[in-house]
Amino acid sequence: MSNPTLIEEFERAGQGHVFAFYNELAPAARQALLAEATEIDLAEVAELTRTLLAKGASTGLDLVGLAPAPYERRPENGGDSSAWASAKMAGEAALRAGRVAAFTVAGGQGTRLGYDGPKGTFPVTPIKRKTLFQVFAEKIRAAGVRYGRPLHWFIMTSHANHVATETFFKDHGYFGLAPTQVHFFRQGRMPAVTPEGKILLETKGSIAMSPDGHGGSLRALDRSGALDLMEKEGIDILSYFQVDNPLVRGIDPTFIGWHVLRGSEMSSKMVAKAYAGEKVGHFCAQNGRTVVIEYSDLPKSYQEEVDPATGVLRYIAGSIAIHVLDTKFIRRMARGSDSLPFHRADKKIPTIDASGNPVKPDKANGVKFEMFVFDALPFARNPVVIETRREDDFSPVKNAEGLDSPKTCSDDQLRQFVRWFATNGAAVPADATGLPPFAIEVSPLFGYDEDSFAEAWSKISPKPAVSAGLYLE
Ligand code: UD2
Repeated sequence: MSNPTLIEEFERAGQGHVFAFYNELAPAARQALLAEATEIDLAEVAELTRTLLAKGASTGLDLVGLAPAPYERRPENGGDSSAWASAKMAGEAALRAGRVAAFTVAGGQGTRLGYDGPKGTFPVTPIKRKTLFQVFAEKIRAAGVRYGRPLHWFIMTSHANHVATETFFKDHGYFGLAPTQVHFFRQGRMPAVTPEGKILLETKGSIAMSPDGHGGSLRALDRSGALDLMEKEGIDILSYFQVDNPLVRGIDPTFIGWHVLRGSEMSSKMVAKAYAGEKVGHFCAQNGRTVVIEYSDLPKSYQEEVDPATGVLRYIAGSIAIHVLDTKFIRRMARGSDSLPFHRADKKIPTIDASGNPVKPDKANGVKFEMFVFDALPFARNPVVIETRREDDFSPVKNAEGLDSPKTCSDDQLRQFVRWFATNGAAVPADATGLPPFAIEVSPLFGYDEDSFAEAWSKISPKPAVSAGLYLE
């Protein structure tokens, strides 16, 4: 599209102000602004203005017919142990057949942690201070060895952290993975708008653009060619997890097997919420579909509702953002008539006034649009939700201190190592919460889950004393 045409399109859409300072800009700055403008789908912005911003627009939340979603209980909680065993076998077969790839969404800004850099480069392990990316890389490498098929790993970055992320991997030799197995791609962006739907400028020559949410990963997997590569490689199962959770079993044969045996297009793990207001999504059922309702959207009365028969929270199934997706389903969501809805978030957005002077708002002055990956669930055929133990899969680093912080995450890793040792006959002193009085560390290359640890531990002789500073690799 030539420049005048693009500018005219913006004018026709009532967004001509985006180019208000165009004539003042140097040629390179003009090009940069035009390049940003081409990222914007004006029809989409108009539609969102109509549906999400207009007075009286629905909040998008409909609670009619809402019920807790069914889920597969773990055997120790009454689930069918033979079904779990069959699932594990099916998942292992899928891994040995090379049908599985790992996928990390790492485009978030990590503002709450107050860490300046891609979140995946944050150190998390108790002794070696391995970064989140290194932990995942080693788990993926070890799983590739275990199943005899090196796994591909897709990593979604943002515009802001793409180069830094790629450089980090290069500088660290891809943590022993083949560079050809690790694929980075940027997620899409959306413009921030005023409450009336006018696109906000950040400076005279740039638009206030922000990442389109982890739900943007479905479009980005398609657009980037990642899905084509998977098709070529015979990969039809994508194991999705977030960059902030080093405990995640990113390659979990049992989970993959449930997905395969159920013919599911999108599968999810749940944990029992630790308390009513825990900041996780809630797996719900509505009109025969599975939906996730975020903690910030589900009314408190629902979050706190207790089942009188059992005394347990009714909406107990918390979403910890771990999914397995069918690649054809991703393609359909990216291209077909079904697509993810956008959510609006009212934010303080630095911008400029009509004369081009910077404005630093002290209250929300604009709206950002984001998609959430779990909104794909209602479109998925045979979605299955399985229960997992929190201590095996979930201890995210979100805040600098307190809940979900580097400290709680490191402690949870220590507890996991202690459990693995104890199960295999090496008792380690620990307090009532399972935390040892000293630091130890197990490299994922030694053992990255119960089974791989047990096998590796059984093979070493003589066994080292499990004492302060032990590192197993
Ligand atoms: C998310 C879930 C919450 C629960 C929790 C578990 C949402 C809205 N809520 O909460 O239900 O499962 O995780 O930890 O998802 N990301 C991108 N691009 C973006 C935005 C986010 O890649 O544009 C990535 C980000 O890098 C991170 C993940 O998505 O890996 C989660 O992002 P978050 O920190 O915004 O999610 P949070 O903690 O609010």
